[in-house]
Amino acid sequence: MTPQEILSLVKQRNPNEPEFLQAAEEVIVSVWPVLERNPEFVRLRLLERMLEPERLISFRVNWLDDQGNVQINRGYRVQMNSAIGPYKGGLRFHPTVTPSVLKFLAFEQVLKNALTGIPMGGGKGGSDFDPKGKSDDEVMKFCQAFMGELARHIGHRLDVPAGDIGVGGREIGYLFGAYKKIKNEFTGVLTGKGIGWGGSLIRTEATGYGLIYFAEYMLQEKKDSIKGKTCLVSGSGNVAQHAIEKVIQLGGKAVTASDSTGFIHDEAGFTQEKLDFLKDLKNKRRGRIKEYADKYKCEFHALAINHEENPLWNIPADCAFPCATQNEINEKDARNLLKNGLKLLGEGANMPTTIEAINVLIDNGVLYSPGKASNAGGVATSGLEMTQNYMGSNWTSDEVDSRLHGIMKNIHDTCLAAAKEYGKPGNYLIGANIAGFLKVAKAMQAQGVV
Ligand code: NDP
Ligand code: 2IT
Repeated sequence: MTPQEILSLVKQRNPNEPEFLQAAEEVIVSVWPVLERNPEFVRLRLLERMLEPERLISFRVNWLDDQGNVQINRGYRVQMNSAIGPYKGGLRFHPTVTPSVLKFLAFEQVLKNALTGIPMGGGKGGSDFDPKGKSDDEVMKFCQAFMGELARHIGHRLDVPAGDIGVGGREIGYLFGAYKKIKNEFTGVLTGKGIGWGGSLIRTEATGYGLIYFAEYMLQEKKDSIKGKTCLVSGSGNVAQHAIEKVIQLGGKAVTASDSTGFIHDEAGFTQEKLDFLKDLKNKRRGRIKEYADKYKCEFHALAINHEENPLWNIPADCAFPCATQNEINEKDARNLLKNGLKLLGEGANMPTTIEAINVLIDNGVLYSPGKASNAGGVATSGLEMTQNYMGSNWTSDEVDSRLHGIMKNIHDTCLAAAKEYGKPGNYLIGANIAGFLKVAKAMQAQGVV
């Protein structure tokens, strides 16, 4: 067997699933040296088994909009791998949600969760429902209809969903209320819950904060720090907001944010007051990013449809933190970043950088961290929320934040150690894929062919 043979098998079995094949290819190539050293892993077909969801649930979601019209959406849950713990991973509500997107996310989640050191398997779910422009009542009715089916497939020891794109505190509240009503029990079946009804302090902040902690550890390796660095951030949702917040707190300068309509470039940099405006705009008023540019008199660039390069990534900066969605940085963007002197790219989103773009960055010595390592603080803190729920107690924010620091440092060091062991020192991509894969593979090996 060669990596190409496995990849062509996976292609045959999953035609028309470009996102899933992209995530699969990256991992197949990275973990190949592990298979060469472990013929037993090859005989047991562990990598191929990991690329096959344990279960993929697809269901119809019907609900009534405010005008009384019947709406039809598709709901999914991909239960990818439960070798090291209950399925765990977010729910995405976005019109671009397909089985391919959810399978790529679920596959990455398996390896990411393994890296956290917390016993969690991997899953992902969601719907093609678009929360944009919907009233609160419509979002509630949709969440209730969605949970009406999902409730049969999840549970606090079985599968614990959380948020992702389009699913934040409001949606988790409605989903949790619906689950509790259907099952007549109060358990930690979802994470990202509100403080006061089972949620953990710092969960909301954890992905963005963890991303910047991870970047700081990468820079420390080079006797450097984020202080004084100009940072590009994309997105303006949960991950982007808290990445910007931590950059500000550590003395860096975040100069951009974006949404699906375009991006703002604020040369003076975000302050906490400006960020509070953005949070209110995006989380409460659910408005467009241009309002920020109007208020603070900075540049707004509307994003062209089918753009070949995104001008956001052509702004001179030391660090880049893509925090919106998959494939937002292509090879051209990577070359622009490089030309302008980029030192570090930390992925906050899942798979925001294409394989070609990653190769450009790594080959030219940019410090690059894959999302499955640098955005793992979110799911890790979900794991801490589960632990608090099982124990029936709540930790302080200092307690959770210090654990988050420890987890990000541990992931960082684990990636470096695995990369070194396999002859690719400093390569966080290969290190993350190998370390995550090894943990899951050993558990599957021990548990037999099931
Ligand atoms: P949110 O829904 O809070 O924010 C998403 C942001 O990205 C919004 O600004 C949105 O713009 C923009 N965006 C989404 N899709 C597109 C698109 N197709 N084109 C352009 N812009 C887009 O999501 P999160 O911040 O939670 O998630 C962002 C990324 O981080 C995702 O890749 C997610 O998988 C990943 N992630 C999230 C974690 C979490 O804990 N929430 C944990 C780990 C990773 P608009 O407002 O116009 O929709
Ligand atoms: O991609 C991710 O890691 C998330 N969306 C968070 C998942 C979780 O279960 O907290």
